[in-house]
Amino acid sequence: MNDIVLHHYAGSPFSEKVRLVLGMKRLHWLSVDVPVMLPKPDVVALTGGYRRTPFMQIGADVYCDSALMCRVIDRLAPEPPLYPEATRGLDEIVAQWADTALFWTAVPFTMQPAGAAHIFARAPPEFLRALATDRGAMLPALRRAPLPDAAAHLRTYTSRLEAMLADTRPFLLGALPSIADFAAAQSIWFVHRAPPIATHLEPFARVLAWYERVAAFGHGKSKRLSGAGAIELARDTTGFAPCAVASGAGIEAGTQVGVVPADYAHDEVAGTLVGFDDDEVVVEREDDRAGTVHVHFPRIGFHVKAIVARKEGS
Ligand SMILES: N[C@@H](CCC(=O)N[C@@H](CS)C(=O)NCC(=O)O)C(=O)O
Repeated sequence: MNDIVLHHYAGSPFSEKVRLVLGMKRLHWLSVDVPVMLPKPDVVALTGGYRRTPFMQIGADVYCDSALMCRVIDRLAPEPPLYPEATRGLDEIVAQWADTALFWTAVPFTMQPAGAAHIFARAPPEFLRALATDRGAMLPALRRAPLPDAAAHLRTYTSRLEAMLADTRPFLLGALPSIADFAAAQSIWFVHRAPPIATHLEPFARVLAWYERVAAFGHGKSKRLSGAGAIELARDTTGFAPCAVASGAGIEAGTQVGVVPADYAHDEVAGTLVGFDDDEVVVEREDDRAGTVHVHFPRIGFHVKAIVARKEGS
């Protein structure tokens, strides 16, 4: 098996979710540090335009979105399972809630002035200005909840997690850890990055103890790789993970398609359709530096459309 390469940065919550999953699976992986904001030339060489963090690479296969990345990691290293039989279905439903509702409460709440001052204590003002412009362009429709509302939402969500743990179960869905734990833990991790804000979690003793258990999985073992090294790795890899366009999937194999995140950072990745079913879409694209790559996306959270060539003169 080719090495798993995680493209991420230290302060990214979705990256923390995947790092913890790699830790739970006790995997060895290669770590590529990506820029926090655009421009990201090495990222785009591999993804074709997807700019969000993290993404994962295995040879010349590139996997976007942490939900898909976790499924692929579980396929490659099935033990211990990330989707235990007893709670299958429920685990991904809770994880989807954590990746959206909980994330978009915990992160903006933590980034209130007292939290941001702590997280960015050492960042120069020009970095902060550039980051604000980058995120403003990426999230034009974001409406920040007024602080008292955000605080109430976080308390309500955290008390729901506390209630799930009330019967002294070690993990959110029972005796075994599952994707639900890692998806929820990324938000608690982010709140902890700003100790003045983390005091809001103090009333939730079970959640704090559960978070310690999840954090104790660690990140597995990683070695650093440069962005250029990762691109070389893709270029020098022959062959791809098996994929196919399911019959009746609605778009024929070989069609030029564009894939766009449904929620934010609407950068289209264009390529030839080589894999398509209800779970996943795979496009093949050529890059001057990376060569031929297969870029994979989950269907949930993304829109796929055929690109119709414009006729000359129209
Ligand atoms: N649904 C995506 C969300 C990824 C996401 O929003 N990541 C944040 C960082 S945690 C991001 O991309 N921020 C902008 C950037 O890194 O350029 C996933 O599960 O991977």
